[in-house]
Amino acid sequence: MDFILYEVDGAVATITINRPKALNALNSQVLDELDATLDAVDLDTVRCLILTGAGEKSFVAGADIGEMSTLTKAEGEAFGKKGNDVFRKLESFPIPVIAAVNGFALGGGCEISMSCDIRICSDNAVFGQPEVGLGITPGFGGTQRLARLVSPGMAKQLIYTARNIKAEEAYRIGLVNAVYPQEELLPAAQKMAAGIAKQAPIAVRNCKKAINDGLQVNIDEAVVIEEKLFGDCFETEDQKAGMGNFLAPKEEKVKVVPFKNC
Ligand code: DAK
Repeated sequence: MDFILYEVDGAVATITINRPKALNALNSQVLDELDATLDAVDLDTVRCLILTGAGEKSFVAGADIGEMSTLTKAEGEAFGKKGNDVFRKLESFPIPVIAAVNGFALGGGCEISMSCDIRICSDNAVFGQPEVGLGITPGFGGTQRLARLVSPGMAKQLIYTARNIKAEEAYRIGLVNAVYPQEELLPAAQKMAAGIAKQAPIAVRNCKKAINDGLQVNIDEAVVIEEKLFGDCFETEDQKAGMGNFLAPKEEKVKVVPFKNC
């Protein structure tokens, strides 16, 4: 891999987009490597992923403008599909993904962060969808996910005006869950990931699926999705371990249940 770093620490893995010379912009190779990295995650051991960018200046400064500048209509569609496929893989990845946004998150950078379950950022982070200033529309899901995450009115304002916003405004509109000084960002992401990783993994996965799938359908269908995923938990050893620990006599209880992911 030239542009992706992958590290595993216990049950938490970190993917770092590592193309600092171009502020971690997404070209085809970065997208291919990210795709291959996601395919290689060992889901038997890893229970939460962190996605971040190399350096202290940029998370991802967008899709690679140099590569896009000469695309034909057909190539543009193919590039959009490549990005959308990877972003959907991230969004529907079985385990939670936390975006630790450590600087610029513009265009495809904002879009990839929105494909993650949770966004936290450093105080120098800048978010935006500047595409209309480049003569294009957001092409990696920005028109869809921003409107769902903030509000349609706010998403339209940001996209139509191509205005970048700083970390505090991203927090105010609900695009990120928290803002940290740069040096505290990764530790905060790791702490959150560890907090997720110690929960019953199948239950966490089912929560992600219930929320994601439920948001795509009406509430009557959504609660049926929830019921099914809730029911599935009762076939797991982890449900027996978790409830068993709650009901055990005080002296036998453990603080952290050693969930086995089965
Ligand atoms: N692509 C390629 N290179 C980039 C880049 C990008 N998005 N962003 C930065 N770089 C490169 C710069 O060219 C420069 O390279 P050298 O000149 O050193 O070789 C290096 O990174 C450092 O950048 P700057 O010198 O510009 O650094 P500054 O601190 O002055 O400025 C900046 C930082 C982030 C404000 C600035 O670099 C900037 O404005 N970058 C572009 C941000 C942007 O517009 N991003 C959105 C890209 S559009 C679609 C599929 C996908 C998309 C759309 C449609 N379909 C197929 C339908 C997605 C679109 C986008 O993401």
